[in-house]
Amino acid sequence: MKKKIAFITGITGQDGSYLAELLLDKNYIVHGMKRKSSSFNTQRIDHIYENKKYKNRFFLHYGDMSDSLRVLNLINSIKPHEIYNLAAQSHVATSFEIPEYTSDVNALGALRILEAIRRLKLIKKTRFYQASSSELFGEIQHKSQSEKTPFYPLSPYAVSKLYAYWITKNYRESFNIFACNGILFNHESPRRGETFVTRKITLAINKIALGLEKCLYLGNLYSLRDWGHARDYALMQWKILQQNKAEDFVVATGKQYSVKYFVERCCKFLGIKIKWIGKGIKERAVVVEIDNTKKVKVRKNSTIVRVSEQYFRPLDVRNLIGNSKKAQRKLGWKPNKNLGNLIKEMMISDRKEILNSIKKY
Ligand code: NAP
Ligand code: F7E
Repeated sequence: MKKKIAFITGITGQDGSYLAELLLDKNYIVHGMKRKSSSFNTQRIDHIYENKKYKNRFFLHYGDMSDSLRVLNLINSIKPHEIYNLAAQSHVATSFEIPEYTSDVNALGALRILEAIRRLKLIKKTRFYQASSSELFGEIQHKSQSEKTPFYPLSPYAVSKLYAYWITKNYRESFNIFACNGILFNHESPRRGETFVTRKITLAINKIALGLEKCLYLGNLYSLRDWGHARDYALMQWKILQQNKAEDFVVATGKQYSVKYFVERCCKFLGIKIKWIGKGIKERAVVVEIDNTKKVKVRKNSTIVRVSEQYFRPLDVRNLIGNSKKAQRKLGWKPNKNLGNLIKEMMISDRKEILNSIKKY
């Protein structure tokens, strides 16, 4: 049987790396778009690139989502069966600082691909996945959010993703393109970008425990998120494109926790018990008990987490929890609700990474 060909934009990102592994495992030929950068940006996929097993099935191409001609030419030369549009300026807080760029890449980026599929007459051949986001729900309208919940985006990022969501649906309905939205809730992993809150916490708490840093500064401690594992969500991205009918799906765990709780669990993993004192901008976490068997370099009564206004957003999505019943029914989605395992994996991986980088210098 002829191998399937996939094209992944955003292949150097967290999700792109897991999806590339999954598709290669399924015997696909995988093409990915990477940005030209003056520093290395392929750390998450170097292990794939260097694996001789994939030499004739894994290809990287320079490109940028803001460059229509390049997007069109790449799709023309690759003629993929499946396109996964994962490329995005994906940082919500940053989108308030660079709203125009965020919109160009995230909103028009999706349009550029859909237009390429249409202009190149690939409608019957090429299926399209759009990385939509729970950020679309924003100021939530339903207690838990499903495919039927109305959207109320609260950031330039979310607004740009709303355009991409609708243009995907519009091209499906207007031109019969097999185009689907995966409305994915937050998903994390050891490969998560270091400025997203979970990874920022797992890195900082490890550094504090090793005596390399004194304090972690965070913004809104009370945000509630539905956090899953990125590897599980990559499988759902693929499954969404394997259905008989193009549809949109919410993917979530159905459990939510606060940023504050995430911090507590990371500390607990290293045998550090904290107590929160103060209110608002003065709120901080103080060490009250240490498990001496874990040999952490923190002192009792020291403050290891503080709040900084710098990390507050002009508007923040405070409360998200997904209802993924449709994905459970149609995609066989089994939400892994165990936040503890995710934290354990991230904490162990970050400790290793920190110790390795110390050894290097
Ligand atoms: P990520 O780690 O930030 O990866 C984003 C990818 O997009 C990177 O490969 C990045 O390249 C690339 N990119 C950024 N701007 C680009 C441009 N102008 N042209 C070409 N490529 C560009 O994000 P992720 O967590 O893997 O998320 C994947 C997608 O799912 C994103 O669209 C995100 O918005 C969406 N999403 C994520 C979540 C989540 O919780 N992770 C939830 C819902 C939706 P560099 O490596 O060079 O920066
Ligand atoms: O923030 C709060 C912050 O940046 C989570 C992206 O993948 O998921 C992600 O967007 C919450 C927010 O993720 C800090 O205010 C507190 O309420 O980890 P985050 P996000 O904004 O939910 C969605 C689904 C996407 O689609 C996006 O692409 O944590 N928070 N203190 C903080 N957040 C950060 N980053 N840094 C802090 O210091």
